[in-house]
Amino acid sequence: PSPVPAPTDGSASGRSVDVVVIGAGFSGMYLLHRLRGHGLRVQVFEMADDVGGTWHWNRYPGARCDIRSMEYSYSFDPQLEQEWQWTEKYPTQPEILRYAHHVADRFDLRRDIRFRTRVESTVWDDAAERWTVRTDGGEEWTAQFVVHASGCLSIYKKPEIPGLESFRGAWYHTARWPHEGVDFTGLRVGVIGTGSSAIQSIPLIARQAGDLTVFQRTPNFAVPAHNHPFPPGYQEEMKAHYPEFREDARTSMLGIPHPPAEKGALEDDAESRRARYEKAWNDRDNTLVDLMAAYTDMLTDQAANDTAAEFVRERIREIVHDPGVAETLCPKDYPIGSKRICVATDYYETYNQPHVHLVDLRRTPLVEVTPAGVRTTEREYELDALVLATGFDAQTGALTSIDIRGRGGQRLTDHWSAGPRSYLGIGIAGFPNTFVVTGPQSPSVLSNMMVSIEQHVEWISDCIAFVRERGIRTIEPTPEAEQAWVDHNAEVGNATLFPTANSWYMGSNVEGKPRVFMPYIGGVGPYRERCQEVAANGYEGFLID
Ligand code: FAD
Ligand code: N01
Repeated sequence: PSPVPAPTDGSASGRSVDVVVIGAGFSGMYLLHRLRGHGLRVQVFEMADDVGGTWHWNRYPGARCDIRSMEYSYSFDPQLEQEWQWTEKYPTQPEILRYAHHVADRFDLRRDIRFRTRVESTVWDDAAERWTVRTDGGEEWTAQFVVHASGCLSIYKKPEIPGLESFRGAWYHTARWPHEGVDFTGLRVGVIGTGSSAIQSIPLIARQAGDLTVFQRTPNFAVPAHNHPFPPGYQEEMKAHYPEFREDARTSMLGIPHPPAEKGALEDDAESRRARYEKAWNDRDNTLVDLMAAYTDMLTDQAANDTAAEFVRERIREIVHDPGVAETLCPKDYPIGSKRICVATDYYETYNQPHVHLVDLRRTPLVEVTPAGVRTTEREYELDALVLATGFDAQTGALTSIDIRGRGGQRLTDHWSAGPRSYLGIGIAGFPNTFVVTGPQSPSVLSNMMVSIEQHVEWISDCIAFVRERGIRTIEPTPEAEQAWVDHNAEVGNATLFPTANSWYMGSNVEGKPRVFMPYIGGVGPYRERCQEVAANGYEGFLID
């Protein structure tokens, strides 16, 4: 029972809970379980018709995780961890979705999740000291707390190209792929975009399509996945050491255990450097961090970074037979790692197939989608189907696309007009009793997200329990603590090469979005320690009323 008296509920439908959670991906699912454990009444809202978030929506061919399966999974329940059987190094989207469904069944989550329901606004009521949450079904709920678990990569982005609606063929966005799949057999298919989603799907679309044209604006660096089924005994061995392994992940820099680099790239001679890069490229147990974690200064020193970038360009030139196509596929105008590195199976190799064509949009920009296909400044490409692998309004999109109003009716979009502002990426000054899971200015997208999600969910639910146990009505960051965290983020971000790239980390992929480096690069382990200190010091930096 709550020591805080339930306020009179003035909502139209009379629905009142302790906590509203927005989103039922891995963040929202674990929040529900954890908050229930604290005896709280929780209502989750989810736009989709089932759990899984990212893994529910992104069903394009080839969709899979690029963190090893046994690391990209919950660690909070030892039994769950032991009973679930993964099958291969990098799990496919269907396998991860099966896991999400298993978790939902195991912890009986669905009964408190309202599916097919989009939250449209959350408005703080200064007098009642509660949030009013409105849904697209016209329902009104009130809650003492709102937790946004609405995802960093959940609001997909169509390209700003005129004419899409006029296209006579079918078009698909990778993040809204039909559940029944798409048969491209024999068709003329176009793909716009060459980010992670495109790099995973292009080799598989090429297997079916009669003719495939890839429209590339910016090439990406991709390292080989070396995906494979687990060898006998591997999973059992990992499971025997799971607690130590998980602890290493929590205290690591990226949520993936990795020995720290010992020196700068230019402190090694060319031969030793190459040997390290070769190992990161060829080792079948490699991870996406191996190349960039080879030296201490890969993301802070351009000359160091150039050595790894050139290594990858050499591999592209080796793999791709046509030298012109190879050159077009070589990224040259941003540091490696400053846009998310892709993990690929047969991506570059696919361009050696005679029915696969690459169009360089830097040389011949896209003009429009026509009823028959796609027109560039050079010519029209006739297509039967078009795939948009054009990404997301990342990190802030899910928050700014709903109407969030804090104290005195202040809109979140106004508070964030010059870029996101938060304390620890968890709380926002002027928005009491509100928390964000893996929000901007937390390690989130620069980490194994499962590690960051669990850390946030545990911190947030413990904080809510602390507030409730003490009969506190409101908690929110002080403006000073928020400013100091914003400054700290900018300082650590600006000490790296990240701001030199046009990436979704910088908001550059969305027109009009402030150009600010959004994730926190200080490292998962040090960030966790900071959050623990804040809590241990009675939620230092938060205003408690
Ligand atoms: P999500 O899974 O995005 O869930 C958020 C949910 O909130 C969604 O279901 C959405 O429908 C719902 N929602 C949003 N707004 C509203 C609203 N207003 N009302 C109601 N519901 C709402 N991370 C890794 O660490 N490793 C990977 O290999 C990796 N691969 C990825 C591959 C793809 C294709 C994508 C898109 C992302 C990948 N990520 C990866 C990041 C991935 O998003 C996270 O790992 C994780 O799944 C996020 O979980 P979440 O619950 O925080 O957010
Ligand atoms: O999206 P992206 P994504 N005209 O933004 C192009 C995670 N993820 O869905 O770079 C022409 O990376 C755009 O070009 P440019 C992962 O965190 C992980 O692929 O803006 N092109 C770019 O090439 C990832 O980083 C996996 O010049 C246009 C592409 O579209 C994040 O999700 C798999 C255009 C968008 O790439 C997003 O990945 C999938 C236009 N108007 C996703 N607009 C794993 O492997 C956009 N583009 C685990």
